[in-house]
Amino acid sequence: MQILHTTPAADGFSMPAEYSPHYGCILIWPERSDSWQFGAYAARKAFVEIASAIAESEAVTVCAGYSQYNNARQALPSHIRVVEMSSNDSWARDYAPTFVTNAEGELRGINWYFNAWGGLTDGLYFPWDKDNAMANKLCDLYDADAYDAQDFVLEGGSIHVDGEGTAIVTENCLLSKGRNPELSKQEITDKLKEYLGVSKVIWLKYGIYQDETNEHVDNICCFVKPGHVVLAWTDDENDPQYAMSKHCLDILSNETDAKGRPITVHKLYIPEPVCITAEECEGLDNMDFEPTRTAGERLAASYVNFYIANNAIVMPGFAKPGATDPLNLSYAASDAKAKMTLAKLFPERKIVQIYARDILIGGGNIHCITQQIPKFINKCR
Ligand code: KQY
Repeated sequence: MQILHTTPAADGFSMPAEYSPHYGCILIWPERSDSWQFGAYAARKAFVEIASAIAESEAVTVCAGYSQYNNARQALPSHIRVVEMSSNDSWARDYAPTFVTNAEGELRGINWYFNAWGGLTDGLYFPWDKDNAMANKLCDLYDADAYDAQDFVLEGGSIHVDGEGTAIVTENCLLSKGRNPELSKQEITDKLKEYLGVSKVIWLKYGIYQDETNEHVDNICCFVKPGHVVLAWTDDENDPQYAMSKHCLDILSNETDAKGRPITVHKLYIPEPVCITAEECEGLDNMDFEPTRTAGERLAASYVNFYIANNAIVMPGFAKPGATDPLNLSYAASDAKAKMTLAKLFPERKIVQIYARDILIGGGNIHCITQQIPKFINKCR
């Protein structure tokens, strides 16, 4: 594996869309008890379900720390590869490499600098050195050369591409003070063009209300095919999310993509607010002597945070299986509605909905814990 100091665009590489064929997917086994309630037991169950659903049509690798390797190996089906790799937490989307390919189908990775969503300014934990070291290790595992982008702070969840020259991002995240404060919006646009191999960057302003990543795009909006996006939506004008989503809708309705096509926006309705309970908070260890969450806090729940696998859409659900209280019945209804919306948009893929509250409590969802590896021609060892 070589470290490259050129850029993907200069070398004829670009990031394929998530709906393009994959070789596989990477996840990282959850462990830390200040992210994942009750020692991550419930989160691990969800990770196993998600990894298994993806592994029906892709080669899945799960990275696990030394102390959890045997446990992960035992919990995951044998056709899922488990490798020991150290990390600070479990957000493969954000610090596994962003993979790029060229016209011949060769694979390379990008090693962005990861600073836990804002470093010492407004980051979510310290240290983040093990997470930041993962991209090069994973490139080595797949025999992919790695672009050194350590001078630029970026997480994989803060970008989406259509594979045809367009990227979509949010201002609140990419222009936040904890990432690249020395760079202007134009300079960040140019970096994205050089590394993702796109010719147009669409800047939304907002993401999901209360999203602690400074509002990653992958929770609010994503391409479902060229010229078409889903946008997290609510009709409730009293919900703070309404103005945020409406602002995004107005931008998207007046934009064209890199090929000059107008963008069709499909609304994907969010559930009724999902708030953490006192009991769930008690299951979280403190971080640096402070609680990571407070009872009643609204979590950044959105159905947009799904993973597009080769033959499936693996999406979150928020209704607790078997629970019949009114809030759960409301979640069951919004889960079903969101599933139907995605089934119409992805008619050739199976829709797999997985109860994801235990992942949401960690601060993200299914898209945040997965990183696709595009189909490629150079063989991994
Ligand atoms: O990409 C994400 N949405 C992950 C956020 C994790 C925050 C740590 N609690």
